[in-house]
Amino acid sequence: MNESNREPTLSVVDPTIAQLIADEERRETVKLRLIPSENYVSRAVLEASGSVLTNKYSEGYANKRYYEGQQIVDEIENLACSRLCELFGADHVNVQPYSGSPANLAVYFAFCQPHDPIMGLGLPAGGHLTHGWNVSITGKYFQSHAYGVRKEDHRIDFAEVRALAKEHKPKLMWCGTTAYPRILEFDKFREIADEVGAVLAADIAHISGLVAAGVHPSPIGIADVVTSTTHKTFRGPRGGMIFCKKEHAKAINRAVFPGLQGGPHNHVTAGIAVAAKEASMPEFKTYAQNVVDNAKVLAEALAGKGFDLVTGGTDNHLILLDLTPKNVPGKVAAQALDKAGIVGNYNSVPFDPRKPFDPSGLRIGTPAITSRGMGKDEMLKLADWMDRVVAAPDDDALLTQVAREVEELCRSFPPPGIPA
Ligand code: DSN
Repeated sequence: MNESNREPTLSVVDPTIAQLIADEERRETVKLRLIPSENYVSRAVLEASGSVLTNKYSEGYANKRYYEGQQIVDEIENLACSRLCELFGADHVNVQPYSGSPANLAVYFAFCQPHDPIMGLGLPAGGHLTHGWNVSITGKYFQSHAYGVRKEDHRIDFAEVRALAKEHKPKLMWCGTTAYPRILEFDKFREIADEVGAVLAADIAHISGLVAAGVHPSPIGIADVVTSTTHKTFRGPRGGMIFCKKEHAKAINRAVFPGLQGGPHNHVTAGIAVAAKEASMPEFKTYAQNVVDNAKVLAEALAGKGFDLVTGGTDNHLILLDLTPKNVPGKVAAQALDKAGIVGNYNSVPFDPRKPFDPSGLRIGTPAITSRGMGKDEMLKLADWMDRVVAAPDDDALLTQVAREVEELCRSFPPPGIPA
């Protein structure tokens, strides 16, 4: 028996946490996970991000660190960066941000001074907190002017973007979303940013896997800087990355370290490197296309059952339902669906008369269920279950019955990364 075999396992050291992890593995196995920002990583990504690299400190960047012993970490970070630059066709990438919000903060730190005017899509219209929403530090430390979507079709209102940009001359303009089911037209944002001399930042956290696979247009080469998380459609570990043009590389690197963060999470960097390798395989293109195809099938099936879809459908991985015509608040529906084994999240819809903690909408998406290999037939079953549950959210017998049927389906589609 070698030394490591003699060391007690997690279930011996901390049976409570071991059991909770096992419970989460089961939850992720027997339920249909539809939160559009979630996914399953592969076993390979899980192994890399659960490795001894968590033991190492390495403030700085490759060949310029503040600690010794970086021979291996430098190689890993260089590999992550070169794979990502090749995959996305970018000049430069920083893989050290701990997640999407710190990545976005680094962009502010690189390009703005406190109280500078900035613009982003408002949270209720599908934007992100860090694009200048008032409860976020980005809405408090900068002079934020939110643009929205059009009342008539809930698409981004470029007339408003242009008018606000001309009026406020933003230093930084964000294009990026967390609850917007349509293609982002980066070139239109570029045009407006150029008219007012703004730095254009694209936040592709939700869609970076789709962009990498070429099933959504890329902002690389259009935006000055592109941020993303690594764990959504990209299927990496929880982390962040910032792509930029060569001329901004120094400013971005300095903003991340020493500007905002200390040591990078090297285990995560290794996981990102593995995810980048996986995303460069032909299978990943098929996966990303299937994510979009599944979302379209599910959207159409739900529309056929009388659901009201914000913008009328989807072009990406995400569907936003306005449940007002069903007379069920988003939260009630989300909680009933969770009991029935279908996990989404309640969400505001554009111009929502209800409060954010009790909104009218439900946000769902197909990245995780597509990672399990589900396709058209399963989307049709899912639409049927959702219809039955939303029609009777208080019917516990129905919810239990649907949960049983969901579990039965899930058995045929084991998720990646979780031992059977
Ligand atoms: N929390 C992410 C989402 O669910 O969209 C955004 O940061």
